[in-house]
Amino acid sequence: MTSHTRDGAVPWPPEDAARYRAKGYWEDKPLGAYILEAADRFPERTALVDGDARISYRELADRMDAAAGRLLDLGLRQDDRILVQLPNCWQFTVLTLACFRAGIVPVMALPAHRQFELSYLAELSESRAIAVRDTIKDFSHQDLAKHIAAGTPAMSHVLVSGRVDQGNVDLDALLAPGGDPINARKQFDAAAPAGDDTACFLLSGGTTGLPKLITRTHNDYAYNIKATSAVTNVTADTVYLGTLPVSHNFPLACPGILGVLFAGGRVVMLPSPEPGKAFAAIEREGVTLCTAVPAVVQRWLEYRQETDRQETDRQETDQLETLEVLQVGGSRLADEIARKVKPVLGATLQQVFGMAEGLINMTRLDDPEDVVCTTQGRPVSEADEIRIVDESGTDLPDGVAGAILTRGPYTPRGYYRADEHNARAFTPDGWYGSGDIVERRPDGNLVVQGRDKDMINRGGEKISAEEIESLVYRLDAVTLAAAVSMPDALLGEKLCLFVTLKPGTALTLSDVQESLRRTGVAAFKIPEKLVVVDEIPTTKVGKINKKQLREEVARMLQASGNTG
Ligand code: OOB
Repeated sequence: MTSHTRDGAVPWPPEDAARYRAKGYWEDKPLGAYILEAADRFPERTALVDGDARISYRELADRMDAAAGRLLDLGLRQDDRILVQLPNCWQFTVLTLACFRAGIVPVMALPAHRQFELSYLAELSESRAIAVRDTIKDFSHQDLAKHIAAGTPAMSHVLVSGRVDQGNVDLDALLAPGGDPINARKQFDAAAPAGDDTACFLLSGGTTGLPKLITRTHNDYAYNIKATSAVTNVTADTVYLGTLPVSHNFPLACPGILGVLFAGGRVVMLPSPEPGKAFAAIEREGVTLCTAVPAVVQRWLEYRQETDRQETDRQETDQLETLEVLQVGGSRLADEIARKVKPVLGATLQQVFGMAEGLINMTRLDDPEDVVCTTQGRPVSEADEIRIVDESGTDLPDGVAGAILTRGPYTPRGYYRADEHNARAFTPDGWYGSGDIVERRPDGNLVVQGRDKDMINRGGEKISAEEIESLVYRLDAVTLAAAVSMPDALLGEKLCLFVTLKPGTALTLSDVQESLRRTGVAAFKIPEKLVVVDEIPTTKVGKINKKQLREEVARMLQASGNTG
């Protein structure tokens, strides 16, 4: 097998790669092969459920190979990229698998992204196609996709699921079964991507500026999936509910839809985690495993307690009876919320502290309650290396919080085409610094204490402060802008913007919101509070003092009786 990956991805050093292979972490097996193995073992079992659509493993394998063939018929080749912006639906999963099979690289955009993010991602990844749903909640993704394609020289195809405009490709038809499955399988087995090839591009949460692309190889991502599946005890009997946006690493591969499909289990796709719909889906399908961010857990707890109160007669059946494990991560889960999960929802809590850049920590299913409710777990692999360091890079003892650094078989050594940023985010010997402030307990479990990256974590959705500030500077009146987090009871954090203005000018929150909306940024990044000040405080070295601003807005909220 030869490598097809273009320049721009940063490989692991050969000696590390050799060790990962020798240890069996890297199997040099493309991701599509794991799905075919599951399909060979369980052809009749249901792999994928989306509303009324039910797809068996045999059909999934047929669709995957038929679609891979049709992608090549469009003129796409190995290592070509497709910008994928689909909601949680069966089409997302089949298209992703078809890409893996053909060696085409999906770029995992979020449903909330708009022109600003999509055009940037299309250009950076040199995407040759874009895949979208026609409309979602009255917004025409098809129109946006056409616009992106018109502005991206490399892009020649717009793939649309739903009502397809003339000139675009019918994605649902492209993903249909058909052709000659045995021949298709032979063709793609023979031309399979190499283990070192890029399987997909994930997006970084808010580091600096616009999101970075993270190249995940077939080898490293397969290991990510296998290691997390082992810790979460995924088997052919697992029924997984995907409610968070599945293009995100957590529900995609930790173990997520891919882990459950590798094991021959069943994946249920649901576009929203709204408790009424999610609970009904759990009951209907007998869901055993689900993934949530803390804000969703809070809604589920409230809903459950509310419905319990309303019930005069005890319910005959418990809607959540089959739910064994609820994984929670993406932002810090408060200990007191964690303690309610088992008693109220009946499921075992698994805390997950992970990142699209690699490292995944999880509490174990048999951990004592103290570990499950007060820590974010420990690495899923014995090969994950972790250091906790102070500002000078000196290692700290257990029990002292510091910056976390990590290396390992599924933590890539650099972002795609981002040399300058890589020099800051990685040490010369390949340790990735996520910007999280973490304490390691003597038992090895990690507790996330905070972060020293300039990011707002809005209920698990990451917003780079710098990205927003640079957009706000487009407003004439603004002389200085600082985006900081403010506390919010449900989402954990929301975005607050501090600005100073040119003399004689004025600015309202709706001015800022309107301007950002016009720029076409994702709605979750739009500031929810504006504070106009005469002066923005700076630190001794002249940097904006964000800590002081965060304290200031927290005080303001408290004084106004709004504790967030
Ligand atoms: C997950 O991935 P990303 O790439 O969206 O964000 C990573 C960042 C981490 O660096 C950390 O700042 C924060 O999200 N984070 C947490 C956390 N889990 C993630 N902060 C506190 N407590 C947690 N449990 O968010 C992600 C990827 C895979 C699995 C789980 C989460």
